[in-house]
Amino acid sequence: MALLNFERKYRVRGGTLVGGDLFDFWVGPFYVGFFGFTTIFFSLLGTALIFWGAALQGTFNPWTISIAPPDLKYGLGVAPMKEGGLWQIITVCALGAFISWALRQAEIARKLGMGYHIPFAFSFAILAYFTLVVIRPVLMGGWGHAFPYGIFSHLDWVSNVGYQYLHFHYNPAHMIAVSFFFTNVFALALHGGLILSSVNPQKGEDVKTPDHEDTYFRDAIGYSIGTLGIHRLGLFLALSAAFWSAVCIVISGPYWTRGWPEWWNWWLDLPIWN
Ligand code: UQ2
Repeated sequence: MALLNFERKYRVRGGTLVGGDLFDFWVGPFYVGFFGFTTIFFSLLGTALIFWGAALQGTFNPWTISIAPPDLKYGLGVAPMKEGGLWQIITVCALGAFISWALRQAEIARKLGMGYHIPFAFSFAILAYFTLVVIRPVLMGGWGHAFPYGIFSHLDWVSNVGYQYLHFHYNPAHMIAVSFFFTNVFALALHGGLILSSVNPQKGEDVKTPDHEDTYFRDAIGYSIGTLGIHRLGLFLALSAAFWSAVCIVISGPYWTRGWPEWWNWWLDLPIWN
């Protein structure tokens, strides 16, 4: 089905989660919807507040702009605007925009009668951010435990929090997350390489089939995961990477407050050694 034909068939009313057909329209190629509207609202407001924070800070150098969370003395309370209140409102805007975007993905999926895999996957990215700026700060009793919104300043935060636990690579959940990131890169390299090698042939050569793809891996390692399977594996690896990243930071502080290398003493402390 040609693209224009396809769009004539599927660009129809319905599938919205809220608002009936109030926002059920397109602007050029973009579906709007209630959540397109709220995404734009939160994004513009949040961006304007970041510019205001930059003006208060006295710099518009993109590398050094930084909007800091409130001091720990404010605990989990509302801070004055210029002492972290701005960070709090920007965080609400960010979450509003991200969640709106996920719901807009869901509405588009509904319109097309597709699965919710994309909004489900995106929700893991939202969860990772939510863990950093809400769950962990709440568990530790202060918004000041969240990270600042700035290019260099957030890197400094990651470095400082990492060293606070001596050596973050000894965090077992961090190990699992990193392993998933690397395995994900490996799987995508295999998949990208395999697809390009079979469907982007030299001039005069034929495009190869999924049978060629299966056979390649059966010849090489005796096993092919299949054309659907590789995408299931890829989604699983990517979601697992995001999930374990969230776990590795949420256990740092709320569960373990000392250096991560010391956590492994559980092994030496096993009663079996005497
Ligand atoms: C595959 C297959 C694909 C693929 C890839 C494989 C035809 C187009 C990449 C090979 C992948 C395997 C064997 C799994 C590797 C496991 C891990 C944990 C990285 O068989 O089917 O479809 O793209």
